[in-house]
Amino acid sequence: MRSERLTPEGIAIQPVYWDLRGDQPEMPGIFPYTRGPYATMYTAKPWTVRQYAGFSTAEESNAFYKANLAAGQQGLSVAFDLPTHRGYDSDHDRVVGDVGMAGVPISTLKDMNILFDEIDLTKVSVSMTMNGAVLPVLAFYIQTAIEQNPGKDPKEVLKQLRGTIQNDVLKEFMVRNTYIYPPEPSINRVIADIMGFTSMHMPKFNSISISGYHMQEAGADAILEMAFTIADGIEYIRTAVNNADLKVDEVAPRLSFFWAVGLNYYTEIAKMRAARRLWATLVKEKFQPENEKSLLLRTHSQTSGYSLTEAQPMNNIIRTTIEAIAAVQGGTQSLHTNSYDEAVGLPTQQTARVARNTQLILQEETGICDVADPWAGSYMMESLTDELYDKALALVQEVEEFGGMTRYISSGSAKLRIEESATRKQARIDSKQEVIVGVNKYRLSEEMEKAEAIDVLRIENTKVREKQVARILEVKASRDKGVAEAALKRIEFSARMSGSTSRGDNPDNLLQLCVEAAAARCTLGEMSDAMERAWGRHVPTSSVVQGAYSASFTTQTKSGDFDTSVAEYESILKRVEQFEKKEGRRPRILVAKMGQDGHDRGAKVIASGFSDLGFDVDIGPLFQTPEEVAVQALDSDVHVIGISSQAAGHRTLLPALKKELEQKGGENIVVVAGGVIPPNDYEFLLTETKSCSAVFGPGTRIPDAAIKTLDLIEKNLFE
Ligand code: MLC
Ligand code: 5AD
Repeated sequence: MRSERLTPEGIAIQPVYWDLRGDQPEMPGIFPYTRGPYATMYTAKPWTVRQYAGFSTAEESNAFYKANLAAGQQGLSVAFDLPTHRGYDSDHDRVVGDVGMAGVPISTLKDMNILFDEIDLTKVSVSMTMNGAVLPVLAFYIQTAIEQNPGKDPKEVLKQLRGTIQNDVLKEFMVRNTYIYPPEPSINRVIADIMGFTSMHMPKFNSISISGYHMQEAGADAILEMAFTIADGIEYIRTAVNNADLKVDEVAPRLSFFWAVGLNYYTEIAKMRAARRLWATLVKEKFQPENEKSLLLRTHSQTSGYSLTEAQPMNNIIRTTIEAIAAVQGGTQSLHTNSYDEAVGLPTQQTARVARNTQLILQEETGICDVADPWAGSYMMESLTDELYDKALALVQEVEEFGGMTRYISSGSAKLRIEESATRKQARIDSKQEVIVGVNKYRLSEEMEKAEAIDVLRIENTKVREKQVARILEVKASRDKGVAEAALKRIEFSARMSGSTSRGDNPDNLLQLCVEAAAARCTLGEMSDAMERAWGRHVPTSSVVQGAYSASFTTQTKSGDFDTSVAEYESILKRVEQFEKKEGRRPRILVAKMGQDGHDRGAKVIASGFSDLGFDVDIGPLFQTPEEVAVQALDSDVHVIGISSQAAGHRTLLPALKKELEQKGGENIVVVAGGVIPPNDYEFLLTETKSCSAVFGPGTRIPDAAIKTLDLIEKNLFE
């Protein structure tokens, strides 16, 4: 640790400052940890530069990781593709458009061996964002580490593994949607058995990354994000203590957190300070741990993808830098900074480099690491911290009174509150109460039609899939079939057992059994199916928020835009009425998502907005195939299908939808698409394949999309 640092002016910067008049000032590393989990913070060790990445194949992702580590990245963070998240091998017929698109596909142990080739897992800390198929993925990782160290005692290898598995299924049911099984076994078996195994065998490994990130990305404000995340954490400790025969001090020291950091600069810093205080206070009060480490809220942060725009992409570098400073001044332990091409695709070498260097510049050029919690003592910051603490505490108490987060989520209240918050935010943006530079203000006229095109990482989905299918066949052909089948039977048998198998020395512990299955070369899909046979697959329900869009859209703005926004809103309602007179019914839209892409904020906000603007709105279930969407559209006799695509499957799935509609007699149904679709793909979709009639990029205002959609329907019906 540096004791102090001299500025060029000869002024000594102390590692920590406090109010000399107070008799018990809050200090970093001391309860309630508002000022940070460690006394010395970045003066001893700066946060970990940990960039989230994964795409195409294990070979390509491995090369990307190695290049990034060589260029200054300090820890790894694996992004898996959506089929892997949902427990499907790459050769499954429901996942044709998704393999390798939003992350790396891992179906076999061989894939995982390749992913970490020449990366020593006992040295580099690895985070894996996995929640659905978490048991097979963690098992592949453990078995890979064991096989990287032939001749060493596996127990000793496991002791050295440092890293984090996201393993936070509660927020999946709320916002992220990559669950597989229903809540009860997902929590009391999958999560509980992982906590039990890692606490006994992997003492340096963080068993859950309790994530608010996805809540903010789905539209939650800071209080909702903080309160629901802390309440999730309480629920996990309760599961360990009440249902899994584990002690608070066996699990809590290795629970870690994950925040989104957006552009509300002061609020984000205060959120991170208040959250540490809230966690420490509540864990102490509810579980009385003896180990002080049980009270520490250690966190990863990621800058907000949602805050970044397709328009004027270089502005995103500025936004990300501001968010990164907030994360660091809030005291994060680890950070991912987004790339400026966020709104159009996955990072390229070039954009990933800028994102990584943003952190390296902060660490090495600015002196920002010289002081712990520099905001302490600011009247504004302390007051904001207290206020966020009080409001989040009240919400946590409401959830606890309801019976805890599992129940609160099952009631639908959590999702609904986040969706309302998201819809209100969209209305504030559409009515310009919230400014986005280059999007709803200061937009150049030449950018009105089409956003500036930038190079986008293109993934050859079909080639990746073929390669994966061949490898799966190869692995299955070369293994001992009897051993593999027996391993799968043991998993299914354990899954059907009642009672806890969570302790790490229980032979029926599900992670232990999955490690054995991984060693026997069982695939991820096979292990997932074995558990699905016992527990079934979770089927989500969807609803549309009513009234939140219109209410916020028509609220008077600071700049006096009230009249224009109300007038615009009313003129659309009028047009819809005229349409109804002519057609005998309102315009009817099916808002649908295809493939394994569960990012549904966009779809939900569009559905709410269109509904408030007078459309009849059907909302399709998640994870549909193109055929299922076509059938639903025909059954409901809709005028238009609105496809929301956030996970790069559009080039495969939209042409497939067109084919299905033609085959089933639905060629008169208009198709429009929105979401993360790079401008370079517009021509492919609109002219080359004619698979949709309009593309609404990120940043499109809902009223504009509604008018264009009405134009298209009317043209189709009346011309
Ligand atoms: C650090 N250490 C100190 C110290 N600073 N010790 C004393 N004084 C100080 N000032 C010690 C720590 O105690 C620890 O040791 C070691 O140094 C490492 O530091 P760390 O602070 O724990 O950092 P790190 O290892 O990077 O761990 C950070 C973490 C972890 C705890 C937040 O959970 C993590 O890396 N999370 C990353 C999650 C992630 O990347 N998620 C991506 C999600 S993307 P020891 O021995 O105590 O461990 C996503 C998108 C999507 O979800 O939806 O797909
Ligand atoms: N590679 C890099 N970043 C990714 N993200 C999602 N998938 C990947 C990937 N495969 C980032 C984006 C997104 C957030 C959820 O995580 O920034 O908004």
